[in-house]
Amino acid sequence: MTIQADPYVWPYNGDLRPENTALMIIDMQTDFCGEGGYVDKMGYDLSMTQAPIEPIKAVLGAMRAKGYHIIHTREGHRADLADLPANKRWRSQQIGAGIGDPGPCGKILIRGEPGWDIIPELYPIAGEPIIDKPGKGSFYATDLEMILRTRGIDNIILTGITTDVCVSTTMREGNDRGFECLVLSDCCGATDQGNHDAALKMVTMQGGVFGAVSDSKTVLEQLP
Ligand code: C5J
Repeated sequence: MTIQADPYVWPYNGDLRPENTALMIIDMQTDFCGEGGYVDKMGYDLSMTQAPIEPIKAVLGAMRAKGYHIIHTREGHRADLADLPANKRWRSQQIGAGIGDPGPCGKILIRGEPGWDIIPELYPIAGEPIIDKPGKGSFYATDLEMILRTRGIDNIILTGITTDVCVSTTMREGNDRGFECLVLSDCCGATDQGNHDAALKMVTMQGGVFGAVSDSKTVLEQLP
């Protein structure tokens, strides 16, 4: 069982089953795609980070119905900022969206604040792990790898925002750990179209240096 993808039919070994495959939905939080959140405060075009909501919803519905593992992530920090590196805080302040500062959706990127949570359209249901991460990658300083190994997951289908930052970092981290990764082009969004396109193109180099690229339509048609 496989899915058409670029640059190879995915997964490489043809072993695609609900038991060994997870859909990862990365950082679909108000802070990244909602009015008044972190990305909005930085002045970027929200339509680009909102674009993947409907395609993800469709893939999520299909994969839930077929019994695939679903894993969500949220980027955020402790209220006391103990896990916020000083340089990350400083950079966010330079662009007018200081992490930990008050905003229309509560304190920016702080755990428990309204802007930090996953948007209602894609909210997790019981049994779907949520990985709370302080960084861009979903493996760094989290128990994601332990959860994947404990569940016997080999294949990861990546979606979410942003393509060039948290999705790309997670794909690279997963690939280095031996997970077989597929990213869905229309189920991701960036704050810049060129960065979105480049992040996806990079995956396809060297025979699939980080895995492969497909899209929601193909997955919905071909998912076993
Ligand atoms: C960013 C993310 N872009 N979720 N975070 O800072 O990609």
